Amino acid sequence: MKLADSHSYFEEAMRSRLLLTGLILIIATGVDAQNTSRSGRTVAEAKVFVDSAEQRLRELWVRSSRASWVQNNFITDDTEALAADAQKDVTAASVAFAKGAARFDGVKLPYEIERKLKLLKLSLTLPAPSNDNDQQEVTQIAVSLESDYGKGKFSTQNGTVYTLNDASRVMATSRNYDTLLLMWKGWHEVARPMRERYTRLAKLTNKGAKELGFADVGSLWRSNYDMPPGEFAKEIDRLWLQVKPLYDALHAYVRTALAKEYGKGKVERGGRIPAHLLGNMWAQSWLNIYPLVAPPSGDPGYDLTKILQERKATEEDLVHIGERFFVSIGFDPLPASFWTRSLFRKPQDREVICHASAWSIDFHDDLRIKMCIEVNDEDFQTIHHELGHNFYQRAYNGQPLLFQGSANDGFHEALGDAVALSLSPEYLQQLGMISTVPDASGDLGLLMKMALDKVAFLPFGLVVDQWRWKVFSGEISPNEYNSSWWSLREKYQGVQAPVERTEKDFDPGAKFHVAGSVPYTRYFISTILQFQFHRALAREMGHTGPIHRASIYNNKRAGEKLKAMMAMGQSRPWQEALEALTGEKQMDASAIVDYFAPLKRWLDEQNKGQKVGY
Ligand code: X8Z
Ligand code: ZN
Repeated sequence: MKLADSHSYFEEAMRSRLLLTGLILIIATGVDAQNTSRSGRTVAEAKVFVDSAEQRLRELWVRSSRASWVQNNFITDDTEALAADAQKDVTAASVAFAKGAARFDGVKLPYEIERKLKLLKLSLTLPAPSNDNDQQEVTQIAVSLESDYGKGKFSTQNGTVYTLNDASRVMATSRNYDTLLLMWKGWHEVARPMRERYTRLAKLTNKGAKELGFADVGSLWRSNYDMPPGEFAKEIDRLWLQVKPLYDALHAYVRTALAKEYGKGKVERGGRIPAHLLGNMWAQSWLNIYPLVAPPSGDPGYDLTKILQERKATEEDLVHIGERFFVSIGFDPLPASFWTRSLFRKPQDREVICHASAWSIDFHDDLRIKMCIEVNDEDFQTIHHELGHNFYQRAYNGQPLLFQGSANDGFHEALGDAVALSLSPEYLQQLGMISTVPDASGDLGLLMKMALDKVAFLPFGLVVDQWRWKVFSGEISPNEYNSSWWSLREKYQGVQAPVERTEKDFDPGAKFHVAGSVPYTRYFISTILQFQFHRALAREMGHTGPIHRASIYNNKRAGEKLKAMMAMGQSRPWQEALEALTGEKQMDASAIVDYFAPLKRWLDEQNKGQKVGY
C-alpha cells in the first residue's frame, strides 16, 4: 500500500482497518455499512476513504484498460466479454465510491479531499444502477456497440466490401454524387442494428445517474466543468453565437461552390447542403474538398498530402515527426515501449477499432496510440492530436490518481491540436517538406484550409451532445431518435440527409462517439480553446505578424508554459489552468474569430448578393 508521508499512526491504523473491513464490504456489495456513516464524517475518515478509493480504482482501471486495449486491437466475442467483465468491476466499484463520497456532503474538508470526492461522483461516463444484472447489461451493451462499430462493413451491389476507412478514402477524393451517396448510405446501414441496444443503454444508465443524485446522464456529463450544469450549457450557447457568423459565411461560400460542381438541382443555392458532399462521412471536416473551394488567387502552393505520399513517408515516419515537434519544445521523447506497443497500421488479419485513440495504460509511462494511419494531411494532424493526449498523460502522472486528467475534457482534446496549429509553412520548410515558404499572398488559401477543418467542425461538435442530452433528458424519445438527429444537423450544421430517412435508421450510431459512448462537447470546447492556447503561446514568444503564421516549434518557453498547465492535471478548477496558460479565466471564441478575420472579410465579399444562412 502506498503511504502518504504525513499521516499519524492513528490514521494509518484506521486506513488499514477500513481497507480490510468496511470498504471492501462497500465495494463488494454496494452496501453502505451503517456503522461507518458517523465516523465517515470526519476529515480523517474522508481522507482514508479517498486514499483507498484511489488505490482500488488504480488496480481496476489498469486491468480494465488492458482488457479494453486487447478488445480494441483484436475484436472477438471473447475479448469483448473480457473487456465487459473488467469494465463491470470498474462500474460496480465506481458506483459504490460515488455513493460513499456522498456521505461526506456538508462536511468541511480540505480542498484536495473535497475535490477528489467530487471527482469520484463524476468518474463514470456510463453509470449503472447498483445491481449486478444491470451493471452487466450496461457494460455488455456498451462494449458490443463499440465492437460493432469497429467491425462495421458494407458491400455494394457489385460485391465490393468497404470498411469505414475504405469508404472515407472514397469520400475524401471522389466528386461523383452517386458514388459518394453509395458510400454514405452503405456506412449508415451499419448503425441500424444499434438502435435497440442504444435505447436500452440510455434507459439503464439514466437509472444509474438518478441513483447517484443526477437528473439524468446528460446532467452528470455537464456537471464535470467546475460550474453548475445549467450554466455550462449556457456557456456553450454563448460560444456558439460568438462563432456562428463565421460558420455561416463559410457555409454559404462552400454551398455556392458545391452548387457549381454538382448542379443546382443537387445543391440548392440558399438551402442546406447534402451531407455526403463535404469530403467526410459526417461532414465534420471539409478539408478534403479544398480543391473545390480554393480561393483563386490565394493558393499556398503546396499540398501536404501529395508531398507525404510522393516522399513515400511511412506511418511511423509521421509519428516520429510528431514526436520530434514535442521534443523540440522540451518534452522528453516517448518511451521505447510506445513504439513496440502502439498500433499504427490497420491489420489485415483481424478486426480492430480503427478510430484513433491515445492510451496511458499504467498511469505512468506505458503510453500508446492506436490508429489506422493513412498517409495524408488529415492524419498527420490527427497524429499530433493523439500525441498531445500522450504527452498530457505523462505530464500529470505525478498527480494523485483522481487528478490524473486534463483541466476539463476539452483541454485534453485541445492540447495536440494547439500544437498542430504550429505546423506552419515556415515549420514545414525547416523540416525540408517544402522548399519555399509562400508569401502573404498564400494566406487566404492557408486560412481556407484551416477553416475547412476547424470552423466547419464547430456545429458538429455541438450537435452530437445536443442530441444525446435531449435523449437522456427524455425530450427526444426513441421513436424520434433519427428525425431529431436530422433536425439538429439541419439547424446547426445546415446539412441535410441526402436520401429519405426513417425511424428504422439510427444515423447517430454511424458516429464512433455515439456507438462508443464518448461525450462529444469536449471537441467543441477544444476547438475554441486551442486557438486561445495558440494566441497565448504566440504572445509568450513575442510573435509579431499574422497569428496563423506563428509556430512554437523549437520554442522552449512555449513548451514550459504548456507543461506547467498540463502538470496541474485536474487538481484545480479548469479556469485556473486556463489562466496559468493564457491569463484568461473564461473560454473565449474571440481567439478563433480573430484568427480567421482576414478570411471572414474575403468570404463576406464573395457572398455578397447571396443568401447566407440555411
Ligand atoms: O475522436 C477524435 C480523436 C480521438 S479523441 C481522433 N476526434 C473527434 C472525431 O474524430 O470525431 C478529433 C476531432 C473530433
Ligand atoms: Zn482526442
